[in-house]
Amino acid sequence: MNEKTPFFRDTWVEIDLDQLIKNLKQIEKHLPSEMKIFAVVKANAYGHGDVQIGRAALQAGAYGLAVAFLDEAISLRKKGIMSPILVLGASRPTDAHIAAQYNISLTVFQKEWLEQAESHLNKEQKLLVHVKCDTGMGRIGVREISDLKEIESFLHHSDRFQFEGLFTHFATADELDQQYYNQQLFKFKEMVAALNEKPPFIHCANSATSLRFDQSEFNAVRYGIGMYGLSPSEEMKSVLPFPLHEVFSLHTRISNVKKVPPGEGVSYGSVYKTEQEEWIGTLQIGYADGWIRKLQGQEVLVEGERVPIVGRICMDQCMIKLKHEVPIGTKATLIGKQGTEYISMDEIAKKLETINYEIPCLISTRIPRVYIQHGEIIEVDNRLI
Ligand code: PMH
Repeated sequence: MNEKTPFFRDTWVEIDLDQLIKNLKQIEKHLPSEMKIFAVVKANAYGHGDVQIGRAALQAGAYGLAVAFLDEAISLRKKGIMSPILVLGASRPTDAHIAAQYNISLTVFQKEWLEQAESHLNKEQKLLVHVKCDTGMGRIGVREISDLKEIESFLHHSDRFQFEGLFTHFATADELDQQYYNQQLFKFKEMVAALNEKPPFIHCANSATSLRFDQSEFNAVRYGIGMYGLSPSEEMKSVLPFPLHEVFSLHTRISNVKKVPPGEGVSYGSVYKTEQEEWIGTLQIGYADGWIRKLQGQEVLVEGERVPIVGRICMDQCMIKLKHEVPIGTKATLIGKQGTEYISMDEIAKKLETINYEIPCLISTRIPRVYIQHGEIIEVDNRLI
């Protein structure tokens, strides 16, 4: 980083928009040509930064954005995103007029919700809605065809709503066993067939589904994890139709380097004791940044080599065992590449016994996001100052 970067602790996330655009271009090519892509940017774009990812995805050809709740959608509007935005989760019927005011599409699945929302919409407003079908995810959505028909009829007879889409979400599309996926797909097709008139958008695919299964019966996908260059699951890696490119990397700089004699403690609890004379480096990242205590023992890259975190991870700092003395300010990469060595998001997920989705979400906005395009810094998002 240089003097242009508006943050004062040498710890940063790099978001490589060139990789994001590459990932999107690949899926566009892979899908049928008229397919619309909703880039899923909920949860601050899985920790990558919703407005920056949203803008780049739209530039790369995405049709619209999808978020989890209304606040996330309004936040994007306030930052100047004018594209279609779909809220995937539940909203309050009493907030229908706010969604309409911002031209945001909501997910609906209860007739009672529509009845209540109707009274909160004024005469000039028309709320865009996508009806969610629960075909086996068991989260939100209408389960019975009879209920779907009632919703369709209500939408048909009301001037306050525009029936924009019908969708479902798969629970197991990232598993090689396709049985449950096929059951859900069958149920969704039955629900689509039961409609008198099809809305403009019929969609069911997340990344796993978009990457694996033919989407020509549908006309939109909701693409999240693949856009960030991560595989939807470990087992899906063997069936990916093209390589994915990781967008997110995490770096810091060494603030202190010391030669420690044998038998000395390092960090809280002194649970790590030097075995011999060791070079110990201090990193400017800790559990308050999302680099949680369970990552004790995880390796980081220094001068292109793997070195371990030793001792307990503190709130804002942690220590590593260096191979030899290095200068203060030497870069340490916690996620990403240095030379030929690579610490992937999946490696961190494995260490934390979780999925890759969780890792960038976990890295706090306390760490600034630095956006790179065409190899240059185009923006720095520091939420602190
Ligand atoms: N559509 C819906 C309704 C979702 O909830 C998600 C992700 C996506 C699309 C995008 O999925 P992808 O990132 O696999 O492409 N939702 C979640 C979730 O609730 N927990 O993990 C991922």
